[in-house]
Amino acid sequence: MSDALEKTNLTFDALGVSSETDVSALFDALLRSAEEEMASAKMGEELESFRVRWLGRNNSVKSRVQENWLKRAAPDAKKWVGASFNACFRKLEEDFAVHKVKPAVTGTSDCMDLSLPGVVRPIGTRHLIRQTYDEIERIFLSLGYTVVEGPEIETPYYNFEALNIPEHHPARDNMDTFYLESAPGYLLRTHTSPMQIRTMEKQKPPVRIVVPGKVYRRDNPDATHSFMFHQLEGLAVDEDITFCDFKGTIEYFVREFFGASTKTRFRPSYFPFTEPSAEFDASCVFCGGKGCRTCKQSGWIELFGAGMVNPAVYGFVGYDAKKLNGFAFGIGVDRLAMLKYGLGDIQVLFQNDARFLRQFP
Ligand code: FA5
Repeated sequence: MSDALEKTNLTFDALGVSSETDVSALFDALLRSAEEEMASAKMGEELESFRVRWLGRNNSVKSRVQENWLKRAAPDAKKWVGASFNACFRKLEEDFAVHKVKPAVTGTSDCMDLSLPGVVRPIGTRHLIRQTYDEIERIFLSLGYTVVEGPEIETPYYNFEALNIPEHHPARDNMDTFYLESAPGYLLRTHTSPMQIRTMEKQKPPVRIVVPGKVYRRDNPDATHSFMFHQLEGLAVDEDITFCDFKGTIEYFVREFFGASTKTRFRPSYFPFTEPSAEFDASCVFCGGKGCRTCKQSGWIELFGAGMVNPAVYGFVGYDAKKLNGFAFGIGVDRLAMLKYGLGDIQVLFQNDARFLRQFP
């Protein structure tokens, strides 16, 4: 019998180990003995008695080590003993799970026991944000749009200037920006609108695209704000697009996404890259429009900014502003998920709490 195995009957004091390295060596020796014994056990009963002896509930090596070493270790040694204990027995349990389904490992004619239950692997689900994107993209794909993606690290030219937001323009203040210290001249995009420019630079009209992606702003987290959030940009440019197409597309999308009964409204707004501009709100599902913490007492939740493409933008991409018209929109995807799934606080989307995520398989 190995030295380490014999010691499992002793208390921690009696082991005579005095450092983290000694403890770790002791557990290594113990694991080696277990692995040797497991390798020589035959499938079936022998393997089961190995399991009971090493990993069983009562008077197994594991329970003795827990009782004698872990519980009786001095307070300052408990941290290393606990870490080595967990590592050693986790490894042994994993190896045992694999070993017991290996055919003929013992060199005998014993083979796999097909009546044993299989190893159940937990299956993940798509995150609620991914599900929301899939639903939005499905609606726009059905209208003939294509999905394109672009970089999260951008230059001020694409994020601002080519969108008709020159330096010192007050609109830059609304999007408090993360500039990259390690890469001067670059920033984390504050919206997905730079992809309007990147797409029009590469593609001749007509254009019909949607752009899903993460965006970043120095916003303080609250029920409807996060410093990293998700947008979906839309852009349609052609020779005969009118404001009616714009309004009809947005209203169609909202009806498909939320159902016909959701109350919505357009508000006049301002974006340098659209003219005229609008913001689109939905009535707050939490208070039925009366006013609450989530909607900041307004009764409405802002879902996206939009408008007809400002002809000045066409000048940056070599499009003929006299011939072309178009509209663009930037949807706040987290806010959409919030309303659709009744989330009182946007932060639950970023906390990775499996209990929350499992509710949306
Ligand atoms: C924009 O970002 C414009 N690029 C949208 C646009 C595109 C307008 C194309 C015209 C044409 P705005 O800053 O309003 O606009 O953000 C758009 C949406 O993102 C908001 O309506 C809101 O739903 C969401 N949003 C904004 N800031 C945050 C935040 N900190 N956390 C979560 N969602 C946010």
